[in-house]
Amino acid sequence: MARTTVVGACPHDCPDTCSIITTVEDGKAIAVRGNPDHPFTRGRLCVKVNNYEERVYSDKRVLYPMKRVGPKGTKQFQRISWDEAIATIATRWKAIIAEHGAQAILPYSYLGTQGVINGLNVGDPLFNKLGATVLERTFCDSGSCTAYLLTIGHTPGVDPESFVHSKYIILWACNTLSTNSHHWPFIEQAKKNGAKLVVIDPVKTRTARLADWHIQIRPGTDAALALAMMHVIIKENLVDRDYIDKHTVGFDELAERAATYTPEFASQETGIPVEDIVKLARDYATTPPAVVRIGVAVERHAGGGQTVRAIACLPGLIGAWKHVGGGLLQLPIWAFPVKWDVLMRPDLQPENMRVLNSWRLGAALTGELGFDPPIKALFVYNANPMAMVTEQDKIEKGLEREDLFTVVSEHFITDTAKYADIVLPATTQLEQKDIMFSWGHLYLSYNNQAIEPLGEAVPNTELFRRLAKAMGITDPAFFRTDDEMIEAALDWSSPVLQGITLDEVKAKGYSRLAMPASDDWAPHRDGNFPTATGKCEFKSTIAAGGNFVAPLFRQGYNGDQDGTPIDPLPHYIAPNESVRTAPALAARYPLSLISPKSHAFLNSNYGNLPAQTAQAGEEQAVILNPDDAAFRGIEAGAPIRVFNDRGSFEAYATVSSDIMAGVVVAPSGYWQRSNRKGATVHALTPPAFADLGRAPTFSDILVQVGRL
Ligand SMILES: Nc1nc2c(c(=O)[nH]1)N[C@H]1C(S)=C(S)[C@@H](COP(=O)(O)OP(=O)(O)OC[C@H]3O[C@@H](n4cnc5c(=O)[nH]c(N)nc54)[C@H](O)[C@@H]3O)O[C@H]1N2
Ligand SMILES: Nc1nc2c(c(=O)[nH]1)N[C@H]1C(S)=C(S)[C@@H](COP(=O)(O)OP(=O)(O)OC[C@H]3O[C@@H](n4cnc5c(=O)[nH]c(N)nc54)[C@H](O)[C@@H]3O)O[C@H]1N2
Ligand SMILES: [Mo]
Repeated sequence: MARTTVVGACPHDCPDTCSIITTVEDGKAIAVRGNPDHPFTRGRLCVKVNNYEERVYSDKRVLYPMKRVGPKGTKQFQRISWDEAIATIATRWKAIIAEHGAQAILPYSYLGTQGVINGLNVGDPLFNKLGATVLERTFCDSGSCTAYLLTIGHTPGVDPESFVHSKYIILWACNTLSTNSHHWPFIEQAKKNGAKLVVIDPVKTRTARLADWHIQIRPGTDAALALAMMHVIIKENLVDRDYIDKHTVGFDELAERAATYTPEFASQETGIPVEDIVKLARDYATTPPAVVRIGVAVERHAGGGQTVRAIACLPGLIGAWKHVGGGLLQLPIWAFPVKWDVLMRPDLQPENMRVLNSWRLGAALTGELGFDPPIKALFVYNANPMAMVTEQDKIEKGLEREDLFTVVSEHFITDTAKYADIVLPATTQLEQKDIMFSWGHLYLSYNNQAIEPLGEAVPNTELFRRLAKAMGITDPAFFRTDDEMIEAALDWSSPVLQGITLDEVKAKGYSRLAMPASDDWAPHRDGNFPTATGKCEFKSTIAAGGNFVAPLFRQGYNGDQDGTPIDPLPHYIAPNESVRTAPALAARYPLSLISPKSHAFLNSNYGNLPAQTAQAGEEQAVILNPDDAAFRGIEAGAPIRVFNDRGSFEAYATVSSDIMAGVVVAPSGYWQRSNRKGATVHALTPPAFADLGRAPTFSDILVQVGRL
């Protein structure tokens, strides 16, 4: 028996990008385990991935191209050859282009795999070359990143490994143990060294349970808290005057602004007692090194961007950056010298392309946006919009359109794929090679291919080579091998790759970027922020240019700065939908609904697989505070309906005092099959953009819950 081990990297859209070792016996992967040598991920895999071989060999896998042979959405498919699949797509696309123009084609994608060559941008060159409608993908951290760049620039921020040196750690809207769990050992070590851990979250999550102090906050009100912290810090002169003078701009204006946000005001907004706000501000300012780790969830509200602006100002105010383990951690992705333009090829885009934000998919498909030409073809890969995007009812209606030609490349017949005219089989991470950045640590990873593709599955790179050829493209850039693409995707001359070769990364599976060691690195001890002024900008210079979307999220088209003025100082924008801001709405829909990540799913991945659904619960649960449940006569396990004017879904009630009164939680990622009536939480979410970066507002909603 031939047994080998292959080092790779987890493909998922998660900060941790774990190093994995696959044991292969006679060409079959028999085990997928964590790589104990990796300094950050340290050999442990999460509940989602520690049986990845079961995903790979699942009998539900799509292994061959298929065409639809029944009504849309009924999952009746028949196997066809790749030749037939590609020819069908090319013929339909060419006819659509001839009749309506290429903008009638809409690509839809995100980070099904995070690999540099198979991930976010793999289809962009083709669709840009065709002149298809451009998809703007501002799902995840676009608002937060925009705010972060406005304040401190594209810095990796605090090395997550430096947290062992922190003495005061705030996990702000971040459920580390579920969503970034390999960071936890560093936090635990800091705690052993005497650090205090504070978690700010409406929910007593498994992370909050292990905190020294869990501060429960009303969803969407975090900016009021951050500004009131500034108020106290400035008023009580807990600022670091020297750091402010040398390395920040706009302090006087910020102080004037913060003066208007009293702890009393913040208390009314957030539900946090005044004395707790004051104590948090004092402790944070006087327990160096103090560090904040911001979760993505903080952005999913009307004022999410300005919330991150406010939080990002805090470390500058108290000079937290002077210390190893002090400052702010958001996405260290900025450290990776990925050549995004080489991957997405914005230069191929015709002038003035139509841009559609992913949040408006439903409205685009139903015709509500009045598109001319209308969308006649949809190509989905690396994404599952039926499960993960707002206006689910409209998406469904759109996907049911007889005249819409839908192609989906997938591992499984997801809630989206079931509406496809053509389904294409995609390889999993074990069946493909890729190079990986991380948004949770500073290691570049390489995923070696462990096994041959199953059935006729192909990597996304190969899929797009086949499509390009069928569409008559001859430019050799479209036909590079995976190895050539990997080589070209990074700037190997970058200082952070000095001394690192591709061969070494391949052999070992990972390499730490050439950054200073986490034990004595304070990236902004001496300022040097990558902003226009080189300083931490309390008052933002680029805000003057109008609202923009951070690079990575905008898709290379002209017009990233839309001219809507942004207040250059951080401020509080109350939720669109809350008891305080929308009392008439709240009279009918008094509960705030949030849909954070599920521990056992990765977005909607694994929502169909036995091990993970067993852990998460087979059926969608909605968690209510005991008072809210009792008031409605709802006991644990009762079937319930969650609804507002936009729609409804049905679930089972879980009753727990972990949830703040007035808040209900629907863990995200469940498929329609796990919901009692097919619809999921996105039947209720709004399509409105948040204040910055065209981020979503899907946790900014009021609902009512009733017993069925
Ligand atoms: N297990 C698991 N891990 C994942 C994912 C997954 O689906 N499952 N998804 C990955 C992806 S794509 C992402 S973007 C990251 C996201 O990582 P996180 O940002 O940690 O994810 P969330 O679970 O959405 O939100 C974190 C916490 O914020 C809280 N929260 C919600 N609204 C507010 C608010 O207004 N204020 C405050 N202070 N807290 C709030 C929620 O209750 C939740 O506990 O996780 C990644 N990792
Ligand atoms: N209610 C609610 N909605 C949310 C969120 C939330 O917390 N709550 N989170 C938002 C966030 S942060 C994010 S990042 C988005 C995620 O939104 P999506 O990226 O659309 O969600 P995923 O469920 O990760 O879907 C990825 C799909 O890609 C497929 N896939 C995996 N690998 C490959 C591959 O190599 N090739 C191909 N062709 N397909 C592959 C997977 O099987 C999966 O079905 O959702 C957003 N929507
Ligand atoms: Mo995300």
